[in-house]
Amino acid sequence: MLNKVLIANRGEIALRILRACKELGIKTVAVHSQVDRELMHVRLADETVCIGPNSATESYLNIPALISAAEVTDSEGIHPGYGFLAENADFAEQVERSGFRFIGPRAETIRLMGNKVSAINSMISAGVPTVPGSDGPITNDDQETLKVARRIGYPVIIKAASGGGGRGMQVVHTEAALLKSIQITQTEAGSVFGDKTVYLEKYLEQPRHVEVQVLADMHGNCIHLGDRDCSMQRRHQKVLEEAPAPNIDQVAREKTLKACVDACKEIGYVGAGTFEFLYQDGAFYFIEMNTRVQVEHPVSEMVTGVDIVREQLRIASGLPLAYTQEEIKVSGHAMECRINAEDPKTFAPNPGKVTHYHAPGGNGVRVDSHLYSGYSVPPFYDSLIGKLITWGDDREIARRRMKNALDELVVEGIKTNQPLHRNLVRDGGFKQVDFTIHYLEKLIKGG
Ligand code: MV4
Repeated sequence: MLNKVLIANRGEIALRILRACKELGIKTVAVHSQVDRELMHVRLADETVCIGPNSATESYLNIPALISAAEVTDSEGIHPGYGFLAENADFAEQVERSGFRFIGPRAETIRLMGNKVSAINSMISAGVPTVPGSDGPITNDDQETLKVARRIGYPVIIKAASGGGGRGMQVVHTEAALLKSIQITQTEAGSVFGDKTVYLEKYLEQPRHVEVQVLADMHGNCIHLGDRDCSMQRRHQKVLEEAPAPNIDQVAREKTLKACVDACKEIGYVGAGTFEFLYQDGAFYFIEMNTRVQVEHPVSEMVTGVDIVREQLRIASGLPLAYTQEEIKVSGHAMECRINAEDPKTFAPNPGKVTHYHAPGGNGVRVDSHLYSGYSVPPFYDSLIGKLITWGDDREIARRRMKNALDELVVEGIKTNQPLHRNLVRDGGFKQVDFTIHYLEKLIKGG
């Protein structure tokens, strides 16, 4: 097992990683920006290093500062968490070249999946179902492009190969608008991502967002931990997630879960990963793969009993997965509400001092949060201040426990999205699983 791990992140996920390390007897190094010296995990870590001023660019994204911190503390591994440098192939490469273990997939895999065109092509080779599309970059042969779009059928969506997470996309409804829209998306992609490459897909109008959690070790073993529904989102920010994804065609599900595991084996995937799909009319369509631990990983942990961060640490240590696929049973149902420091009406970030904090509890309730009474939420980073996670024998029990947990939660001094969650868990469409990726935005507008 790794002897000492540097946690290259902050907030709730840094605390989550610290807890997993402590359970395994791994020594911990917390790195932090100046303002973040008050973070919960910084207080609990064996060693701490201030890596720079408050701006993320100068601290959590500062590769030389992170490598230096690993050197001075004699760390063995570096856990990137999510966001920041978690899916930066150059960072993974530099970590390994400096003699440390990057806790995540090989740099080559991060690069392969970071380019959506190469990600889709490797999924096609591995037999994972994808969205009908160009299956490659758009060329400057306009007649060929028009032909490809006609074959796909309108509406089509133009996506940037280096995009993802909702940036650099455009929906096109008519042939007349296609070439101009491609030009605009290419120019935008060039300036935002430094890569003008775009591709086409059939635009699915009413899908759900369903994703598959996988774990793969260095010895060719790979398992899946079932699926999650992450359809409840606003502006590409997930708000509530659940596992398993409710009301999924069982035949399509089992085929897709198996295809994900086969694909991991085919590409030599190592670490925790997530296959993102759109799910519509009983069918799965791969769109992207995430090569990191995700914010919503706890819902999969709650229904399988597998500690995903522990498995990441085991895998990076060269150990085999602690489970075979036959040992994984999805049991009951779990939900997660992301609690953000934001204005519940305008969604503007609302940092500040938490004057009073009371966490909910009880059977089947888990709170992943770095909050404490007196903590000041800084304005420099993501507004996620915690996650309420509930488990129940079935979806309805998990939902009622979430309703109660949201009623028990007290965060005073700052505004949070707690009211949004309290409405959502009482909503008829949510209760009946009558929703798509567009549901929450309509609900907020009052539709
Ligand atoms: C799509 C789509 C419909 N059809 N692709 C948005 C984020 C990026 N990861 C992929 N996205 C989408 N791709 C096709 N072919 C609709 C979306 C989309 C979406 C996807 C998942 C979760 C929320 C979303 C919100 C708007 C659009």
